[in-house]
Amino acid sequence: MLPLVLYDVMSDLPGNNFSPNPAKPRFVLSYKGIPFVTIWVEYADIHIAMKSIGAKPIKRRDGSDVCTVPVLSDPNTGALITDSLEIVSYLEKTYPEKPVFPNNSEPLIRAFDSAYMSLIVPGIKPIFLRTMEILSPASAKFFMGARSGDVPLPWDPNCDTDWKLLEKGYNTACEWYQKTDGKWIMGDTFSYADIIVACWLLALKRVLKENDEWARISSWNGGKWAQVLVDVEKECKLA
Ligand SMILES: N[C@@H](CCC(=O)N[C@@H](CS)C(=O)NCC(=O)O)C(=O)O
Repeated sequence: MLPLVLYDVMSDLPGNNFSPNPAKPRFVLSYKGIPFVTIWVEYADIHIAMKSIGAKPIKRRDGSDVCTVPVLSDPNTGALITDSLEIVSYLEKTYPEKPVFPNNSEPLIRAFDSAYMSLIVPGIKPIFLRTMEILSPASAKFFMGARSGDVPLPWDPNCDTDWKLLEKGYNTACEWYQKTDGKWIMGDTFSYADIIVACWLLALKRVLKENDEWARISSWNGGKWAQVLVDVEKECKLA
């Protein structure tokens, strides 16, 4: 089997990875034991680089076309897929061993993806500001221009209102987990829903200041979020 190719975002951090959407297929590839290599792309170059390999664009809010990462190329089948959820859906169909959508749960997990995202978006400004700090100057400038269309400036990492909104979102996620008996969203059954939760936690851990900002999140809900991240990384053989 030839290794698959995953396109992800470059950063100044050791090991590069920080971006939640590319992290999702990376966790799935690792969980399923599928060999892959990563190509790291400067944020400012994502559109041109992905367009040049023939990746499908999506629409920005203003109606313009933009190519995003993650993109997955599978030399074994010739597939070239854009969008984390579509990539994972492709992987599940093409490489069904070790399912991440067990018991026909793909439709529900698709809905979960949006629901979880809607908990994070209200408090996302501190994360965006810190993300800019780990990109190259050209990519940071591009990131601010691209993202401020959806999330208006100013982005202040110390804004207590934003932090409270993020905490509120995680309190809701905690209530979801409290409805199950096991440690995963589907009780004792591990699924892509847990990977979705973990990949945002990974992004928070990677971009926020460890000693105060990530420590703050780690203190919420009795230390639940640091534990979920550790558990999912272990399950996906990434820790
Ligand atoms: N829904 C998409 C979102 C992809 C996305 O927004 N990717 C960002 C990086 S994490 C991107 O490529 N942005 C480029 C741009 O906005 O120009 C997914 O899950 O893959």
